[in-house]
Amino acid sequence: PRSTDDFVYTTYHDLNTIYSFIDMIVAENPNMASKITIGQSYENRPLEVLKFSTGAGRPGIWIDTGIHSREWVTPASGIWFAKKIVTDYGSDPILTDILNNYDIFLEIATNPDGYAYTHSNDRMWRKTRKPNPGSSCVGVDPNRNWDAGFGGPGSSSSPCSETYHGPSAHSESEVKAIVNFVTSHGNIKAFVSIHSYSQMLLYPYGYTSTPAQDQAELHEVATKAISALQSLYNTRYTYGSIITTIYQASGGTIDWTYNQGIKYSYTFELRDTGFYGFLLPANQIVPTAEETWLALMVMMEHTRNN
Ligand code: ING
Ligand code: ZN
Repeated sequence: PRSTDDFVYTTYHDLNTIYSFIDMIVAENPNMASKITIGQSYENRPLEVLKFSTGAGRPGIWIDTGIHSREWVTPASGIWFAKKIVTDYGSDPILTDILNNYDIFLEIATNPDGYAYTHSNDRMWRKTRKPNPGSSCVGVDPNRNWDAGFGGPGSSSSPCSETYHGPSAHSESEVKAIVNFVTSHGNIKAFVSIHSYSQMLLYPYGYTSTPAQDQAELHEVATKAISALQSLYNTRYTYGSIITTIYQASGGTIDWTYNQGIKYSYTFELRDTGFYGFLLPANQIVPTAEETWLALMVMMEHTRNN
């Protein structure tokens, strides 16, 4: 494709096509979209973040997709979100208001090495691609590598496990890049990390059964967000804290961001509930992105009003 208007949103794309999509978004929208490289992956690929901004000095909203590389519907949805943002700014009054007050940061290919590997070698690869010294097994679970209950229950110390937490918190450059970005930005107000599958909207905590201090508000926003999501295609989501809704998991992304003071920290588990699982047919990409966008709008609007 030569432009984001002829880009095909209804199929899955390889990593290089995602990188070129990001460049097209920036080239076509120089007044609101820019690209920030927040680091390099283990295999030296750029960790690229799209920044949507209409003014200086604004607080930020973060969205990431693809941190688990086999969850292909998530970066595919991230691509659709980017196009939706540049299309709706100036015409949709709510998104326009959000973007007149907040910057949106979108990392579409959050685990690029893993994503490339799902195209070249193993469609079901989840982790990073960093070798583990003393083991023939490769990779760390980037959703167990954060400094929030690091190494605790619901993570594994075995390098061969799909939930291997890694040698130390933030050992993975893909994680450390986000940690550095969030801490140096200093004013991220909402952080949404997108996974699949299970049709869930989750908030902290995953490492402890102690309720988050803002649990009541997080639950109320989730109720509104899921109702908006369901309104489009009647897709049913469950929601609640990570530990009570899916399972105990330590070292997860949004437990760290919440403990950093980012109140609106959420994780989605997109379609489906397991019939296709990670191999969600491509004809479900756009409906998944559309319904998820309605929930994201509720969350961003709430952030903007609070
Ligand atoms: N599920 C998540 C996982 O990493 C999760 C569930 C979400 C755990 C948020 C911790 C925090 O196990 C998938 N599908 O990856
Ligand atoms: Zn995941």
